[in-house]
Amino acid sequence: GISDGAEDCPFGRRLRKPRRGRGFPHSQSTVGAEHPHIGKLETQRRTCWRVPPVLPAPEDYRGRRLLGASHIGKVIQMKNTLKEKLQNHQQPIGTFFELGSANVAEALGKTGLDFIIIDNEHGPFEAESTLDYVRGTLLGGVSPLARVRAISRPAVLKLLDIGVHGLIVPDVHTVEQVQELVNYAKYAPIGKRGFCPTRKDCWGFAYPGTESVPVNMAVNNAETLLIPQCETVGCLENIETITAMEGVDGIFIGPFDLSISMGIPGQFDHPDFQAALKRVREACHKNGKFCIYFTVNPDAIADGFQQGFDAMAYGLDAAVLVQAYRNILAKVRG
Ligand code: 3PY
Ligand code: MG
Repeated sequence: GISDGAEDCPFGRRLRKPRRGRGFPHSQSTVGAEHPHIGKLETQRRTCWRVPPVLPAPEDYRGRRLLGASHIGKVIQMKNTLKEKLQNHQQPIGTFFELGSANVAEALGKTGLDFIIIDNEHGPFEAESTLDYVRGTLLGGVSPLARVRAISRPAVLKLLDIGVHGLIVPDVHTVEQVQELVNYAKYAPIGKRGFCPTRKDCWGFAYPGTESVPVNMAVNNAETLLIPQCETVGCLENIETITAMEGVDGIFIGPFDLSISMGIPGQFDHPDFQAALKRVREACHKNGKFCIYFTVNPDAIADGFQQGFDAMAYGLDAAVLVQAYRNILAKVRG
């Protein structure tokens, strides 16, 4: 039945059953039922209802509505479209963002790409500039991921607080490093992420910052992807343990560094390298995690999906731009 007290609802404020078509039950009876943001629910004794926050229609100075009825009722949420596409097996495709301009980030949103990786490792960016690229990306409609410069608390925390949808973490070798990462990137009970209202939730004035602290933490944990890179032999040797860890959402294979670490630099067709890819994919999928691969060859994107990768990252924005102009000029000049 519908409960009336708030105390045993783990998802914060409980309301009475809302009007038809609004709200959703946090219900009880099925162990492992999926919550739209939070993932698996624990068993609840009773049903509680929560209505998602809605966009109020903006008003002019006389209190007249500026937008029509279609505006009212739209759900405000921190929506990780990349995660949704991954879960729906929509084969998302992204690219590395190295050009460093909010205009480029926004323009990439009009390409049809599903995500961009703002590169704080090899790219020259700081958290402060990444913030502008995240805004540009969100305007364009693409999921912003960022690659962190180091496994350190500030490196991880700043990028998450800016509002990136996920972190790609390079140069991982050990299980201990991944545990450290989980501690920085996920709130309790999964990790020990530090809490502060920031841009990710409009400093507490946008969902889920408008919810109770536990709901905010759970939504953030569910809506931000933590994706260590497998690009060292150490990580490869530990991949079964790493992919089984709570808080790890997937693995991004860095073929250049992995092949270098294996002593076969750039030999992506080498049987040992192909066996390593298979091992990582299988470990990911056995543990219900996403496996993402990178290529600089546009013809290899479809092959990657064929092999079973869940998402593909292709090239760098700068390289694509240069190549596009070269192709045009080659047609004119021969
Ligand atoms: C690698 O190939 O090493 C990567 O990190 C992908 O850019
Ligand atoms: Mg690398």
